[in-house]
Amino acid sequence: MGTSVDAAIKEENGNVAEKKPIVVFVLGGPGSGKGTQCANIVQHFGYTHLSAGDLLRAEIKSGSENGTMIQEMIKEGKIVPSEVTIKLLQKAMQESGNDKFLIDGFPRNEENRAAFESITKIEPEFVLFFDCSEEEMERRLLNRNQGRVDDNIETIRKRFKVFLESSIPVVEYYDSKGKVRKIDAAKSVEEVFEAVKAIFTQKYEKAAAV
Ligand code: B4P
Repeated sequence: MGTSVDAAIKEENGNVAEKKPIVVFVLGGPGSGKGTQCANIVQHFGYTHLSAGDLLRAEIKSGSENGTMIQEMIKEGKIVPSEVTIKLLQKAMQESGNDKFLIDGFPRNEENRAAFESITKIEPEFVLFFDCSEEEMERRLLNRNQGRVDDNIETIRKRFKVFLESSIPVVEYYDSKGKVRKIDAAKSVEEVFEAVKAIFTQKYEKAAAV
């Protein structure tokens, strides 16, 4: 990475107070590797990673009044109402002290997208889209073995269906605005990260050139 790129990242990090948050949405089917790659992006580019799934699971654990409803929806592979997820995202953004966010696994449908934009007044800088076949995603999720209520074959199939019906239209919407950066996510973790890195580096090279 060149020094001008480093300077652009530093400049962005230095202006926390004055600027509107920078948001990158990370979308892709269940098991496409969003969480895996977000951890790498955080290390290299100083973003805060907010996973909608992790925030919802933490909410279930906290024993809040919404917890039971969220757990049922996750078990069924259904999408939790926007206001619940957006509130959790906003709280996590405020508490982070950062102004650069990777929002992973959200928006999951058109309603999520419109509600997020109208409540927060934030439009994403771009959308990283992890493109992966269903066979590969299924194989990964069944191997993940972390005891998640949604990593069983029945729920996985429901999640795929919801992804195709509800989340792909969100990707298409942002594609029509020229905001989608598509990644071939079926490759190895290292190869996928090379492609991801190129996209973020390009963003900072552009900023350094201005
Ligand atoms: P998803 O957002 O679908 O994310 P995920 O299943 O955790 O997969 P991810 O793409 O992050 O893959 P990962 O890196 O872990 O699910 C989140 C869950 O949250 C949903 O199912 C749902 O339960 C819930 N949720 C979120 N928002 C919701 C909402 N609004 N309403 C309701 N529910 C909501 O990688 C997967 C596995 O593959 C790992 O084991 C990893 O090691 C491996 N892997 C990753 N990259 C690989 C590669 N390149 N090659 C080989 N293996 C790889």
